[in-house]
Amino acid sequence: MKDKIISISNQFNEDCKNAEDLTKLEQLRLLYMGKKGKIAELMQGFREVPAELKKEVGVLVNNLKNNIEEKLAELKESLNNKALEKEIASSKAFDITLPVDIGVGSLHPRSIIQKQVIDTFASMGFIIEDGNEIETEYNNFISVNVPDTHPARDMQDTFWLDNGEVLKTQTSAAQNRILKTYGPKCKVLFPGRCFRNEAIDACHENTFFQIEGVVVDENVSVANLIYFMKKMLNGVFKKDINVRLRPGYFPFTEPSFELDASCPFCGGKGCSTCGNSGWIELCPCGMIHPNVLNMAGVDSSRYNGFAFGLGFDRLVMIKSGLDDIRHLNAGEIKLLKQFKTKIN
Ligand code: FA5
Repeated sequence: MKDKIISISNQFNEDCKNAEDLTKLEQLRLLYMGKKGKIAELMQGFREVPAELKKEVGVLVNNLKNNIEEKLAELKESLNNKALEKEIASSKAFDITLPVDIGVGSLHPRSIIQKQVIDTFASMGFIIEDGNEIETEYNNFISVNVPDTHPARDMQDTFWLDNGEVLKTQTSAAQNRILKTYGPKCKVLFPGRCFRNEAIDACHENTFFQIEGVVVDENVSVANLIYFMKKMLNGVFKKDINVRLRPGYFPFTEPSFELDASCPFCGGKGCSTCGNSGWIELCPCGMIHPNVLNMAGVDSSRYNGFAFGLGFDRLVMIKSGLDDIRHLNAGEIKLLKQFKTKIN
């Protein structure tokens, strides 16, 4: 029986050399693996093997069967690949001498400007992090000082999921996790897609992007916040841009501000982009509320920090000159392409 196994194995290896196409391969398969094939025959003969040899011979038969199956599968894949290559080579669609319009795409304005923002912050030592799109109620609200009954919940129309979680309404939802991971001394930037159940217009989408930054350390000041925001604007607009702070309100920052940038197009003189005011509303921000630090395990008596939540689509619109946020989600390739040169 052992001799027979070796002989079948040798014969199979020889026969493989003749399996030049899929038809011959199928014949080979039937010859060895078919109902009346050599392996089936071997199995029948197995009954006559003496009991003391059954274990050893059984292993040999199984190995042979497995080897044949593997080899047949390999041959099949290689013959299929060859057939495909042949088809491609003979196909007119792949005539490489024909002139083609390759229609190279371009990056979405968001992707281009996001890279500029990220590169600027990364060059200042910020860690770049991700957030989830589905968040717990705790992360999205409670951990940033917005408990159940807090009126600030009404500021953001929320998509609630059946399981009590939410589609993240703000990148601030990642603050708690990030502070727990990197705090108490950290500089982290986390861009992300946000969702709000809002009526859509030229300035509001139900799906939009924010870029959030947090800096926590000892003795962090508003001056530090202004410095980093100016650096970011310089990285995006490639020139120095002035900023100003107006009072704002957010439960997770105290004091809270709205940061305006002097209009990068008219230098503050007044133009159509800034509505002749010379300023563009850019980014809510503030000093992180002690409750937020404490909930993330950061000792607020020793450490403090700032956070900002850049309405990123707004920045993209300002830089690309798009006057309607809906274009950013519409996938209009022709329209997006024309902004390629404006935003580099
Ligand atoms: C927030 O979301 C705060 N989490 C920002 C923040 C972070 C403040 C850290 C302080 C510290 P607000 O709801 O204002 O704040 O949204 C921030 C920005 O996101 C807005 O200024 C706006 O530019 C953008 N934004 C908000 N809702 C929409 C929307 N529906 N469509 C497009 N952009 C939006």
